[in-house]
Amino acid sequence: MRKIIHIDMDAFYAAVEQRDNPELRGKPIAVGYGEARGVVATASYEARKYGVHSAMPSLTAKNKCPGLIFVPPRFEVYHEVSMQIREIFLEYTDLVEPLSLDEAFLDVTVNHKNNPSASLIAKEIRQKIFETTGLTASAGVSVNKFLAKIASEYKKPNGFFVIPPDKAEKFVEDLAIEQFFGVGKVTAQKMHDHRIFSGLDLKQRTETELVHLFGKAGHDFYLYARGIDNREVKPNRIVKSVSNETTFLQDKNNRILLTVELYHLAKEVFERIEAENFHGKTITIKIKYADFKIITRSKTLPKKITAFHQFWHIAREMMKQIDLSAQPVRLIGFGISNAEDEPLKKYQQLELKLF
Ligand code: DCP
Ligand code: MG
Repeated sequence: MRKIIHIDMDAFYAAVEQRDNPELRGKPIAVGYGEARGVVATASYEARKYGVHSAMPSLTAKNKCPGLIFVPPRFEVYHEVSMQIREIFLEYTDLVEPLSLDEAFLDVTVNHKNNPSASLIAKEIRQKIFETTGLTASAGVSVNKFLAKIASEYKKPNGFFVIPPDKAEKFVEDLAIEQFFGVGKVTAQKMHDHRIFSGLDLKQRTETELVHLFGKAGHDFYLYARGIDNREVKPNRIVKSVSNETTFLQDKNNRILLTVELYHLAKEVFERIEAENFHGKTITIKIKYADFKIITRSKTLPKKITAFHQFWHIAREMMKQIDLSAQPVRLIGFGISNAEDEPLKKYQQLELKLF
């Protein structure tokens, strides 16, 4: 039996803004732009009381909560905190699978501290996160990813919850179908159309029926309904060569969120190319939409770029051109290619001089 922890920062961007600006503490704030076409990236818990939430149009949010304070996002700071918490996770295990900047799965079945208690590890991690960043995180502990993630949601914010294996089935029965892994708006609607509203409803359907309705995902839903999830924790965000990508648990069409994710990917790629002294001239952004259609946008520069701000400026401009109006995004990727072959060039120059 495995020991899995899911950690998720509370009101992440909003909490960072309140940390860094004491005047914002205790107040309803939204990270995002308060303009006509803006959307809320996230809201402080004070603002959530008024019904303000992620992905809500800014104007709607303002109507719901007239005192709402909009704060523009600061990509660099969120990235920095994300790296700090990642370091803390890696003290315990190499099996860390980040899902976005502020959340990750950890498999601590075997761990660097030889601590047999996943609950104690989760508590320590929450404590360390608070000491290091001044921010709170919620943690869930269970025997698989599905249950651990549900557990971390359950007592949010600043919460901690364990789902022991013998309680899992009952727990899942009571869940709303929207809370299941991989159930976004479209799937939730389809579930509702077939009179599936809870885990219990789901459990009463046969596997054949679910596969017929949802394809391959139907098989997973069948198992989730029984508290079973065999997916491994995959440390998938370790930078591979010079490109990096993230698949979201739920599709996203929020431009701020996607830009922050892109910043994070770009920064990781950049740190890697610095370390390996690999410098390219082509920047590529890859987007996979909800319907699995993939688009890539590339830009090739006359010469290699060495400063991160130049690099990011271009990536950000490219991101602005990506169409998010038709459908949400399930994956975003970033890469650098077209390296200048330095040794060859020197050799060629030498040749020129010689002849
Ligand atoms: N985010 C975003 N747009 C969304 C959802 C999230 O820009 N539609 C960003 C802002 C969040 C961060 O991602 O701060 C993390 O997302 P979470 O879903 O974990 O939300 P929060 O951390 O803000 O709140 P909580 O986890 O306490 O519910
Ligand atoms: Mg969070």
